Amino acid sequence: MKIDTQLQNGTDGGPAEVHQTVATGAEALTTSQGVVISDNQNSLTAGERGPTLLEDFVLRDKIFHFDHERIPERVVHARGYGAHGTFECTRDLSAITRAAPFQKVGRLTETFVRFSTVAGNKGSADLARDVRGFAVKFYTDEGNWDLVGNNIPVFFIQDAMKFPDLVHAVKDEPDRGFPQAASAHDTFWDFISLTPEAMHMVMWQMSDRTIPRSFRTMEGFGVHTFRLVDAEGEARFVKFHWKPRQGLQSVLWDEAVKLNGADPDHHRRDLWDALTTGDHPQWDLCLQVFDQAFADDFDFDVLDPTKIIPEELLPAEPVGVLTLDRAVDNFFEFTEQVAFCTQNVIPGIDFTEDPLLQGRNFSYLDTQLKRLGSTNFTQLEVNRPRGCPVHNFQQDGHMRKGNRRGRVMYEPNGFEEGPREDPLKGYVSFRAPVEGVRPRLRPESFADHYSQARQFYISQTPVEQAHIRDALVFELGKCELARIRRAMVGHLRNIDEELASGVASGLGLAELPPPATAARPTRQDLPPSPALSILKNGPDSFAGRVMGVLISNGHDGTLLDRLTGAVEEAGGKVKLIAPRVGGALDDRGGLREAQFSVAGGPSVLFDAVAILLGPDDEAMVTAMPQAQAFLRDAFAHGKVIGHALAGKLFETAGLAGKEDEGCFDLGLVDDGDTMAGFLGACAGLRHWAREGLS
Ligand code: HDE
Repeated sequence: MKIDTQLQNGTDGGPAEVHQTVATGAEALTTSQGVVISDNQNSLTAGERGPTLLEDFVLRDKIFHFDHERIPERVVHARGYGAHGTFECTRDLSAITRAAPFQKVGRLTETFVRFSTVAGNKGSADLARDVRGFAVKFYTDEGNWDLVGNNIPVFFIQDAMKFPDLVHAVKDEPDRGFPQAASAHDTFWDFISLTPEAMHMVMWQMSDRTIPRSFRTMEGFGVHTFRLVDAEGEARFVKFHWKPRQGLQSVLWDEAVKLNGADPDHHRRDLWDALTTGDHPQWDLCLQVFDQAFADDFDFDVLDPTKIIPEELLPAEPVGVLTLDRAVDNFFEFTEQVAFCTQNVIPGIDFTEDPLLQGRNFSYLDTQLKRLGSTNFTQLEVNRPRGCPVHNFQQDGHMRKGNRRGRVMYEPNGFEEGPREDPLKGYVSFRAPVEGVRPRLRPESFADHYSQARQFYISQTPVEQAHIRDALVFELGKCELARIRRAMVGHLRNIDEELASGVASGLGLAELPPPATAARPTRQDLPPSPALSILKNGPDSFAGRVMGVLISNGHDGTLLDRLTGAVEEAGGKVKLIAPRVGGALDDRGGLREAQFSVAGGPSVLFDAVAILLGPDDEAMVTAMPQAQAFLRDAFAHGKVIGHALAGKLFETAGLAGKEDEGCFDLGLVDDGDTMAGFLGACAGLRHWAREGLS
């Protein structure tokens, strides 16, 4: 073959070369039509320095595809992260539901899970104060079942009709195009202040639930009441809960703010790290199952998505375990193209008349068509049913593959070709009685908007209550319009007077506004529910968490080894931070490679910290503003702190003499007790006494 003489000019690199071709012996690069490309660096031109030729199909093919890479992001929940997993049935539910995943103890069902924030764009930061999506696709052998939930068990509104307004209010304001991924602005709180039904959700939203430590440490909820239907067609009501075996954990607001700068991908990186190092997160699927009699007796309407059923009243029983065990190997193909639809149910699972759920069942299919551009999105790998065959007479449309072969594409047909319906195996909707006229009317039974908001608030520990107050002060403080701040305090007065006055004083309101008009008075008799507190449901070990250890030249290498051993024994990981990312020498001259430099590894990235300094460059380290901030932030964020030879840094950080019971001098004794005490303290979340509350 005659080779273009220019091709011979350059072979491997060098920006000045005419052709930067690199021959590696790899498979041949081709166009999307399969034609092998001889030069992937230079377009075809008329003459050496002349214009590019229209006939350059190689360039056109490449750039055409690139120009069309983006698909519309999700209108809500745009930022998310997905993973593959397996659901294992641990309780035979065949007596109460036909649903395939629950027919036998030990049965495994493939799943795909996507976690998300709600308000921000696809490129927004992970630690926004926001509700998190928790959507699970079960690839069952009776079809795909999507449980499209959140990490909060209630929602802002009771009727789908209000959803576009809610979302328009929370998203960036349309004239100015900001704020991004934040509810702390006028339009959100204006809408909320005019929507009393949102108050229960607002309590959750202002709690630390909306700044989770990790996707791995959040609960998930189906939110709506659904139905379980047995083989005889009998139905019971059900609420779905995911409970993390990692324990509930959140960060502090100041950490969230700093994390968004230090590592905007903190949550996705955390999940990726866990999955790729074999630390597979798990959740128990727990069900609250109840019948019509329970529903009739319950204080609130079970169709109202702004209400929970307290677990103390009706326990959530574990029936299976979800294990996330595989990271996606292509973000776009899986996480971006996964299409959840609430209406994807399987025999044995059915809807209720919850008006929010009914509206969702309409919305999700619409949104998938808009985003993925074709009705054939169900054929994509991440969306296609895997546990069972798909047989029907649907055909054609954009990007269709695998059309049925043969002459007949309809049913019934006399050719005896193709699939037929099956009344026995097929999905039968529960025969729920329907009666009455068709009003546009909210049921009277949905009218109590404050009682469960109060119940949530009084179920929190004092630390958590203080965080709710501070979050409200922060968020409302960002509202420019004083009328909105006052209106919200009026609602808070219907929830808890102390909370209302705390927020009012934080906002500098001269006087308390009158309580908001309430359709129903707030019930004072609902008991606290410990299940609603994060701190009462935290982890019992350091497993799955990260200790950041700041080291400098000459640090005690033996101590570092002991510390690393103890953390790893507890199931945690150690990451080293040194003045320079290259690492630091220990007292035996051995190089300890660091994962972070002090500037790139602030203490907000870690669950607990240790500071092991050496005499060699003590003066340099203790003078570094980033090292001081490392310690000062860890202290301010209530983190448990281990230290050795770090006294000088405590001084320069302004913390001399402030060492408390959350600080452990690891250099003192070698008897193992201090190390055990340190790890024991780390197992809890924070040294809350530093906030002056417990
Ligand atoms: Fe969604 N929601 N939603 N939602 N939602 C979407 O569907 C919608 C609601 C939830 O990781 C959209 O594929 C309406 C409640 C999650 O891909 C859209 C209403 C709950 C996800 C949509 C609600 C959710 C979505 C946007 C009120 C908790 C992300 C992109 C009637 C139980 C799923 C998409 C993923 C996504 C509509 C309310 C959870 C537009 C109309 C309540 C976790 O279809």
